[in-house]
Amino acid sequence: MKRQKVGIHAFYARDPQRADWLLWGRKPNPISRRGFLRGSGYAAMTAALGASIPLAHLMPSGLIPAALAQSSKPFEIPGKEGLVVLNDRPINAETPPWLLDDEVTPAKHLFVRNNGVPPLADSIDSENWSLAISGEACQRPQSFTIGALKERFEHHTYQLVIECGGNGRNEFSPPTKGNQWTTGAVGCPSWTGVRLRDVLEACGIAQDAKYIGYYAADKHLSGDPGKNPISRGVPMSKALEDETLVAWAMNGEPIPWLNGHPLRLVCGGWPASVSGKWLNRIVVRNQVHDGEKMGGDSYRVPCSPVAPGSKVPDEDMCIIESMPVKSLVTYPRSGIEHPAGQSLNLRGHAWAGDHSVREVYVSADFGATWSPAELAPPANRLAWQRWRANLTLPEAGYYELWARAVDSEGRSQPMVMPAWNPKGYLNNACHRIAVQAV
Ligand SMILES: Nc1nc2c(c(=O)[nH]1)N[C@H]1C(S)=C(S)[C@@H](COP(=O)(O)O)O[C@H]1N2
Ligand SMILES: [Mo]
Repeated sequence: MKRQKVGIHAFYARDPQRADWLLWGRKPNPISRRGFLRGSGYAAMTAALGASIPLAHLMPSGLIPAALAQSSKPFEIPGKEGLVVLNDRPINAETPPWLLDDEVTPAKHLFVRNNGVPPLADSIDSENWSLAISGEACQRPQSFTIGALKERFEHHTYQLVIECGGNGRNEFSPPTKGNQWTTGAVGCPSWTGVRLRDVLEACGIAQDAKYIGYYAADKHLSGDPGKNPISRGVPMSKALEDETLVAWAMNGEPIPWLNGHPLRLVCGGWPASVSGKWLNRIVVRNQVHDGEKMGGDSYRVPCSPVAPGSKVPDEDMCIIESMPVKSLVTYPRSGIEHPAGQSLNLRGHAWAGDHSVREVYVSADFGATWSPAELAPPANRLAWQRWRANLTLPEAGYYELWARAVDSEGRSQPMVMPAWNPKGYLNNACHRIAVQAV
């Protein structure tokens, strides 16, 4: 069995007997008997539930926890609504575009991208959680509880876009490996915390500081305690920006469990993989951080374009920094009917990594003509921007509505797929929705 690729829900659906045997460590017994979840079975089940099972030793062999067994909704993620699950080991789920219509993304609609097994919700002790700052370019290594961070440093709130570098991967041809995100690995909640800069300055940043790297409390899928699922970072210039936060709150509430409770890094505008969840250590490095998923094909793209499907030598790969300009149509929902000849209101968001969005255009004729949308300024730097437009569909039939954003540097979203790369990152092609005029 390829355990990494199949979560317990999918596995039970596919082959319940084998799943049962693997989780419970023996062949299913027709007469229900109590069994012991094997080490890995217990880990898989508690990870899927998000909680430990105090009376696990009393669970009958083969029992699928009721929380996972609802037949209409085979897999519900605690605190999330309407997300599409792409994988349940680790949990990865994206948001349909029409559920991203809010100006500030609510917790229930923020996507989840996990590389490993998150700390169990009931094992997280936010009172005693601490963040250690160290590394060869840190002058006075020290640790802060969340209480100490709150007390010692000024609080800041910013609305910041986080978007997975692999958002849109499903469209690349030839296909690339990884979660097949469509458009929903993005959101723009409001984050509250302290500036990473203030914390690092309190610990002394050495002259030769070049990069920061994060470490976190989630575990590698293999269960090997010596391995990290992910440990990425950013250059000092990004780390020291006003908007780079060590955050404990999202939309005024504790950060949801799967989005990094009780503490996470938020670096808006860069691939969200740099925004470490369940954050417990930051290192200040005198070199580019070399943690898990900083090298190889991870979050790196060919420094110059390559033919689709090419093998790219390691030295020709560059780390992704600011994300490219992009937009979504969040209203109406794709597939609706609308009366021909009557004005149709459209709206969505546009964002552009470290830059702002200068213009958004919409088209109802496959890009032959474009009309400008109304575009609002961002709530703050690195927040997405609301756009609105209206269009009239002249006669009955099938239409596609396309949106295209242009950033402050004059760079437009492409209407076709952008440069292929080995892991399928950075697809910022125009979002399209279908509307039937009746
Ligand atoms: N500790 C930790 N931090 C992490 C990850 C992870 O697996 N573990 N995934 C990263 C990736 S690849 C992304 S896209 C974002 C996703 O954030 P979200 O799950 O809150 O939407 O978290 C990043 N931070
Ligand atoms: Mo990601």
